[in-house]
Amino acid sequence: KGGYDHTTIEPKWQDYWDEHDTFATLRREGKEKKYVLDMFPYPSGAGLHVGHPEGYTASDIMARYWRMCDYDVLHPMGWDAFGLPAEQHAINTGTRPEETTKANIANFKRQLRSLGFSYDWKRELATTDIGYVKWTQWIFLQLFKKDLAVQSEVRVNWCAELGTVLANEEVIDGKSERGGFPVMRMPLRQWVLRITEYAEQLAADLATEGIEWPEGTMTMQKTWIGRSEGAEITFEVEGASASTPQTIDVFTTRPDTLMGATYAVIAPEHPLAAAQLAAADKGGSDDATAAALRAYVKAAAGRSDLDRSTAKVKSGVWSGLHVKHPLTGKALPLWVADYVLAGYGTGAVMAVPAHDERDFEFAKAFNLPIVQVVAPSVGAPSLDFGAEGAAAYTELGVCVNSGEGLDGLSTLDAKTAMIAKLTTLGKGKGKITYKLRDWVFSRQRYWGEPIPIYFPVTVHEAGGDPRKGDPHTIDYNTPIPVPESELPVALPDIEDFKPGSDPQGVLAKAEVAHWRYFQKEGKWYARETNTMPQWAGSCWYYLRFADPANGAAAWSPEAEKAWLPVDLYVGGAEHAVLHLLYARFWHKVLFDLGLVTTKEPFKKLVHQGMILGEDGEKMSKSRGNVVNPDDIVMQYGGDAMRLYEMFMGPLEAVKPWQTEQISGVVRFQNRVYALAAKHAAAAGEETILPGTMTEETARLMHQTVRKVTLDIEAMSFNTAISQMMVFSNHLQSLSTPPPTEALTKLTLLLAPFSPHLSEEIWQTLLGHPESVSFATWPTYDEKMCEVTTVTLGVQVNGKVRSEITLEKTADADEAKAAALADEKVQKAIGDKEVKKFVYVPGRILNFVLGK
Ligand code: ANZ
Repeated sequence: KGGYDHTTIEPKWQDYWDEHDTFATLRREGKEKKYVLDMFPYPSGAGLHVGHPEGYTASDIMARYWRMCDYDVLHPMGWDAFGLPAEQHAINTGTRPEETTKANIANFKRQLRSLGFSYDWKRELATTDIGYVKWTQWIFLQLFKKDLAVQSEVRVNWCAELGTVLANEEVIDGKSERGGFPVMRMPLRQWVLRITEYAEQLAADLATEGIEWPEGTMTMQKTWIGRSEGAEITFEVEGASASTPQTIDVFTTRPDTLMGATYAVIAPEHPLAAAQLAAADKGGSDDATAAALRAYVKAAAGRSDLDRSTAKVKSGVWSGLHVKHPLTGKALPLWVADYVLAGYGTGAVMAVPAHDERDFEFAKAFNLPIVQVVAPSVGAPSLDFGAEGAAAYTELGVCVNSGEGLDGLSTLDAKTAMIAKLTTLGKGKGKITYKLRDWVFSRQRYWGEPIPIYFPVTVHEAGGDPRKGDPHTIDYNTPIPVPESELPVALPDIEDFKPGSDPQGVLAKAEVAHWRYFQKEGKWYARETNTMPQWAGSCWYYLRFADPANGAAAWSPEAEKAWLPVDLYVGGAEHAVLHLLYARFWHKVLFDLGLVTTKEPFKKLVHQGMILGEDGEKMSKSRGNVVNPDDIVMQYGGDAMRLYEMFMGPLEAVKPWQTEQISGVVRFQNRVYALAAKHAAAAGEETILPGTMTEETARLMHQTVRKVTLDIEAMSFNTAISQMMVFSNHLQSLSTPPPTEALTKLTLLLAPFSPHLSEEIWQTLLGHPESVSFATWPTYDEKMCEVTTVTLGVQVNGKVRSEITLEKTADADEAKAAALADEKVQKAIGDKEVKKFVYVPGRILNFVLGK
């Protein structure tokens, strides 16, 4: 092979960059900045997968490009290191999560280093670092003080297998996102972050000027937040006993249909259902209605929201109660059905079967009346709901059968009129509701940040010691924030990581009672035993990177001003609603606290497309189609891996891995290296000067600089690489060594893509004394980029026979001569006489032949 030997050249430059601290972050007076951020990885035991280098190479190209354009660049890397797998591994093997995490980080770092990423490793952080945990806990305390972190009895997703509660986002089809274990709904004391307080801003602010996010991701966030405008309407409960709620509120997006409400429904988890059952308990024994209700409520607890809301067959039971229609006073039966979800709106609906599909199906199933109150148009015939295949009419239309003041109004006007009417009567009001739920923030696991809260403890017998298990009560209603001076609250040492049966979590195990309980001024206290979810650390790591060593604050105002917001954020689309929503939420809280100066943290967001296996399927261990980046780097080198992944196709496209295509980029690298070696040899001999530039080479050089520059700005890396390939082919076709200027510019253009190869050419072969990383990005002459030639089809008797390339300025004689020199044209003309030659410059070339 000879030539570019990645096995020696690449490690050489990796060492050089380390030794020279080449990528130390600069912040110079008067320079503009670019903050280029990758979604930091969870350091799993499996190491990098090929999707990581895809995004990381893209961001590294931008960071290197902007450095060469004289920006100050912040390009950091760290580790999202809390989380279940390390703890699961500890349970299985006894290896402490700290050790597993440390080893995995070291492996990840080795892999990233082999790919030549220009990170400022001095800013490296792990969310598990105690100096980082301290400030994550500090931010939690700020949320607590603003009443945004509160305790609540929540019906949570309890996963017994994992021994923890999961966020709604972590439950897919009733199973845990990680591991696929069954998930049950049950009430438990939880810390909840009130993200819904920010629903409006979270939905609206992505439209802020300067925010450049993929359309699909913005839509996903909007859908997730799910803003609905409507009304809340109060119904009195008839015959309610003194201990049960006297009214229920329903949420509806269609207050205009109130006169068509023929029954009402509450979710099985609605307090009124529990109150009814409690009343039955008091009575001593259930009657048939109460027994059915009891059985129904129990069964509903095992079903997921998704299952409940999409079920074809509607189920439900009568509650034993009626409610009073707020306008007519008529008694409507109150049903309990699981198609009404507890966590949305008020957990209760007024049912309008004529105009809502779910209500329609339910009314059909249980023989409840259906009353039309919306007509498709004025004077349209009444709908026949008894007919075969009849369905609810859910479109907008005109209000009917609703009395004076409403009949004849359009749906939209009727909504407004109804809300006004209810408001006047004190029976309802306009209301905006969101699908977004508050964020359940507690986990019952070990490997997370302890929540910095403690509670007063009452020891039942004088001198009792709760650490020894003496009887005591923890007053969970009086949470006390850990004083900031006592942060961080570190995790205790523990031997057995297996979750216990206590849903208060692993940290509630007797083994760590000495950590959990403590005395202050003679009084006992108990620490919160819940830990934070894995999402916590990634909610603010981009802020810490601006000031990672600050011991006195999470970050300084100066550092925040110097670097925030993130200019470019690259990472997977799978984070469209979890991490990216949570981080935006924290950022907005911090903004309101005056701790950050922008409303949004991430200006431009880019998702790299998924890389599939050679077979076009998702890479997975079970399919056996996983490509290990280590193997590619070993065989072809880090630069080849970078170049290949950028050359595969558009960054955001989904594309299959094709190992055989790596040889294409390897050939390109070798060609560039050979050109540089040829140039160096010629320059060394002094007698043969490197070729002087021809007009053709100069033009192609300027065109290449222009295209690569514009393509990088547009993050269109595959097209930039093909242009460099075209240029290198041209230089290779010359009979002389490449002109110095041409080789120099090519090396500079290539530097963000293939940093090792470029550094080798720049320093070793071109003899520059400093790293190519801070060399000035090449410029181009717009005039030289103009395309001066044009390709035209040559017609003979109106039929296209060949194609030739002409100077745009060619006159008829030049054009004719060029065309006649073409073999195919000669053949088509043969020995016939050319009667006429038609030439319209840039458009038509036609030979008309005689007989
Ligand atoms: C009466 C009505 C009449 C409704 C009508 C719709 C059509 P979105 O758009 O998703 O916000 N609803 C309210 N709370 C619910 C809950 N907890 N579980 C299940 N369904 C619930 O939908 C709001 C509509 O969904 C509400 O408007 C309510 O039904 C139902 F012709 O009220 B509607």
